[in-house]
Formats: sequence, C-alpha cells, structure tokens
Amino acid sequence: PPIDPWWHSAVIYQIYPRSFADANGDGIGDLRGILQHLDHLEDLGVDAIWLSPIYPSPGDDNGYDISDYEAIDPVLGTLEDFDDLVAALHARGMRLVMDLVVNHTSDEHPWFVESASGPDSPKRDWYWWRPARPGTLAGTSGAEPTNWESFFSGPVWQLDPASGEYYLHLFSAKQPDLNWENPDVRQAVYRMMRWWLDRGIDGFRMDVINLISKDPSLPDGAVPPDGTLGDGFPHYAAGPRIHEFLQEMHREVFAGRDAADLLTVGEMPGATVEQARLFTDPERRELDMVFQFDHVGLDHGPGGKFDVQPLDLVELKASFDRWQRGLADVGWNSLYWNNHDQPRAVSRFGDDGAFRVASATALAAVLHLQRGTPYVYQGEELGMTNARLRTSDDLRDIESLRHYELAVASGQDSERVMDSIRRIGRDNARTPMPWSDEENGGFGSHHPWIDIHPDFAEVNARQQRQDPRPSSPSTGGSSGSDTRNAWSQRADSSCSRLGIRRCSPTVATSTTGVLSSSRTCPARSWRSRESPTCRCQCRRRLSCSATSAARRTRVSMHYRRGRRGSFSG
Ligand code: TEU
Ligand code: CA
Repeated sequence: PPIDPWWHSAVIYQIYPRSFADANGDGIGDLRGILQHLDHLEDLGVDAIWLSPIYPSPGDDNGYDISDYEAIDPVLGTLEDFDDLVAALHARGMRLVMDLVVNHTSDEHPWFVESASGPDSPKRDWYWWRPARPGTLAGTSGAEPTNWESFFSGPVWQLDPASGEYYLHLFSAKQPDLNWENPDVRQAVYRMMRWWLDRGIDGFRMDVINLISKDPSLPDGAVPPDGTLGDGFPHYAAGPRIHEFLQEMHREVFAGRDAADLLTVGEMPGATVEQARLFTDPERRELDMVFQFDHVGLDHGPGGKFDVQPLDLVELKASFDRWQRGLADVGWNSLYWNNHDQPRAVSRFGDDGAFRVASATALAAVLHLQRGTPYVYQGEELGMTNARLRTSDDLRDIESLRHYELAVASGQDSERVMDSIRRIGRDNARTPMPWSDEENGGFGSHHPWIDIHPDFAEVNARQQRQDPRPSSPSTGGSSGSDTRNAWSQRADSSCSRLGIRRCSPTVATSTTGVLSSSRTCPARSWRSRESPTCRCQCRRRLSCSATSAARRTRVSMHYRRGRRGSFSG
C-alpha cells in the first residue's frame, strides 16, 4: 500500500449538483454551473470534488435512483460537459470523485425493466424477487415476504401485480435493490466502474455500500412493542459476503491502476469502529475510508430519526474520541458534519442565531483538526443554516414527504411532524447555493426547484469573499433551537459513571434496542439504525442557561415533562 496517498492531506468538497449553480436558467443546477464556479473552489483550497449523482434518473430520490449508469442526466448536461469539467478540475490541480449508487437502481433502469418482465426473464435474479407469503402483515398491503421497514417509511416490498411477486427496495419503491449474490450483477457493476475510471475520474463515493450483502434467507426483523414493521437492519447491513464483495471489486476495478491516485470512500450507515478497521485496513484492499454515522445519529431517538432528541456535547466528544482512537493504528477516518442528507451543522450542533459565525468557525476547527480526510458540503463554508420550511408544500425530499404522509395518516399532529422535519429533514441542506444577494441568490435566472434560503442576502459567497475578517462573531436572527434540553442523552457507561439511575421507564420501549443478539443494547436503552452507540435517557438536571462550548441550551422542564412523562430524577 502507498505510504502517503494524496487524500491523507486533502480537503474534499461535496457538490449537490441540482442546488449548486444553474447555468441554463431552468431552475436546476447543472454541470456548466459548476464550471462557472471553479474559482470559488480553488480559492477555498479544495483538493477534490465529490459530485452527488449526475446520471440519468427519474428523480424520485434526486438522482440516487439511476436509470443509466453510463450517461449524464440531460437536465444536468452532457458527457462533453462532463469531460470539460474533469479537464478543468485537473488543470487546476483538483480531482473528481463520482457517486456510485449500486445497492439499487431505478425501477426504470433497463436491467429492472427486463427483470420485471416476468419470472422467466434472464435478469429476474438480478433483483430480489420473492413470492407473497401466506398470512397478512398488519398495517401493510398484504403478504410481504418479510416484515422489514424501509428507510423511507412503509414496507421494503413492492407487489408486482403481473407476476404476483414482490421485489425488495430498502429505499423507495422506485429504487429496487440489486442482487449482489448474482455474479453477473457484480461484473456489470465493475465494468461500469472501469468505464468511468478510464474516462479520467479519480475515485468513487459508494452509496450505502455496506448494504449490498444481505442474508439471503431474509429473516424477519424484530418488531418494536409499538410497531407493526420489523427492523431488517441486522439482516441487510454488513452481511455475510460484504468483505468478499469489496475485495473482489478492488481486484476487478482498482488493481493494476495506480491505486495511490484513486480514492474510495464507502458510505456505511450503522458501521462500527471495529467494522471500519476492517474496511479501511490497506492490507485488506477494500476501501480507503468510510462515512460512519455515529455522530449524526446521536440526536435520533428510540422512535427513529424523526424522533429528534437533544444533543449532548460530552456524547459527541466521546464519539469522536472513539473513532480517532479506533482508527489510529490501522485504517483511516473520513470527517464530516454535513452532507445532502443531514441538517445544517450550525443549526444542529451550534447556534444558528447570534453565534452563527462563531459556531461555524468552531465547528470547522473541530472538523479540520482531527486526523482523517475532511469533507465540506456546499454552503458549509458560508455557515449556512437550516432551510425555513413553513408547510409540507415546501418539502421536496422523498424521505420527509413519505414520513409526513404516513405520520399524519396515522394520527400524529401535523405541526409536530413538521417540527421534527424542520430540525432533521434532508431539505435543510438542499437549498440553492447563495452566490450573491442578487435575484435567486445568483443561483440562476429562474426560480429554483427548491426555495432559496430567505437569509441569502446576508449569507452568501460574495459577501464573505469581500469580508476581510477571518471570522467575526456577528449576529443575525434568533436561534431556532435553544429551548429543549432538560434531559440529556448519554452512552450507557457515562450514565452510570455520573451516578445517574439509568433510564426513565417512560422511555423503556425501544425500536432498535432489539437489533440483534450481538449488537443488542442494554435494557431501556436504544441505538438508532445508523449510529452504533447505545444510548439511554439520563435524568440529569441541567441548570437554567447551561452553557456548552458550542451551543447554548436553555431548559424547559415543562416541555420535557409533557413529553416524557413524570420527572423522577
Ligand atoms: O443515504 C443513505 C442513508 O442511510 C441515509 O443517510 C439516508 O439519507 C436516510 O436519511 C436514512 O434515514 C444514501 C444517500 O446519501 C441518500 O441521499 C439516498 O437517499 C440513499 O442513500 C439511497 O440511495
Ligand atoms: Ca439548469
């Protein structure tokens, strides 16, 4: 393995193309738009760009549902534009990392269309087709082959009325999962990867790559006490053949190329430090680094990501500590606060009102001073804050829309549902990049596909490029997230260390505390699907206006009492 690959000292910048810059005035960002802003990236000192998917796509999940792996979405540009972009980046000494989405395709991909044509299709086995099973599953359409719940709410199975069989989709029904057990599928993916590398790209960010190996027997998942669907995660994450598949991919795609020049980063919800050591040990020839989800799951409650919980600074530091130590002697960390799936870091981990600039600066210092490769998501360098989502009409993200629809249909209060989406929803980070205080923030001449952030006149790239100060504690607006923290979440170990009696009985039920025998959480604690740390609800009483380094937290005992039952700490 190479002694010092370039990405050991690089900063990578993520572009979400639809929201970066719109050159042709149709309201959607595009490749020519990126080409117009390379100065900004070069001035920032960016070494490489990671581009979220730019392939043809029906757009059910903004490009993470791909219908052709070897072309460019006409809405975003052409292969010629793409080649120009690669050349222009290389000319400035920057590299390009592409998104690789091969856990699933679009249901409009020719592979799936053929697979769905009937049980005798030669590509039937390229996806996960299963017959209906006898009996019905409460709360679902009928006889789903397993009880698994999808990432985007509802069952992971979609019925195909023509054949009477179901296909598996861990994400939306328009994102059927590829069957990696089939060697032809794997070879088709490797061929496609070589095709892009031959075109001159510098690596891949691999979407949910730890989900490609499933337990082929597809066992049911544990059902939480208050739920109907089960948690399939232990059966589809880091499955039995995951290391074999990644090593095979390395041999088939990267071997024989100058591996030191290429970068691979695997996105891995739920990955543990122990797993990451294996995935990123250079001797094993799997991946260079992974995106782990520990720190971005700390505010996910027992009811899932939309059950938003207060953050605890000590927990956050403990998480970073674990990952820094865990990958100190072998492997490598990736570092991030933000991406297109997470709320804005300043709003989530900092203060997005009076201390916006100071928070953004502190968060950047924490990120960039750790060991690993830092990733900056577009707008993070400006200290952008969460979107201002007023009603469900403002939502564009399929995950939030599906959650809203199902939660409200099940009787939850729509304003409360919106409130959690305002805090954790993915649209928060998808508002157009504000380049200036001009119309549409200089994003483009047409009204953008998602509303621009209302603060664009103050928070934009031009304003900051003209600001001579390195950073300033300027003020603006009021904080949106400062009145919630009477309880704090802690890892189980730190609860007992603090002498706090463990968990409130009212929080005893756990959806994910039953994950699997090897990864079960202690009684009355839970772990979110994406973050491997078990947490409990501690009865720690914070004084009013408790202050933490990066975030001011005011106490509303009233709020907590109403929400979590009686206070008995
Ligand atoms: O995300 C995978 C993932 O597990 C989550 O971060 C996801 O965004 C969701 O919020 C879980 O609740 C990747 C992509 O980054 C995401 O944009 C895609 O929607 C998803 O895979 C499917 O391709
Ligand atoms: Ca456009």
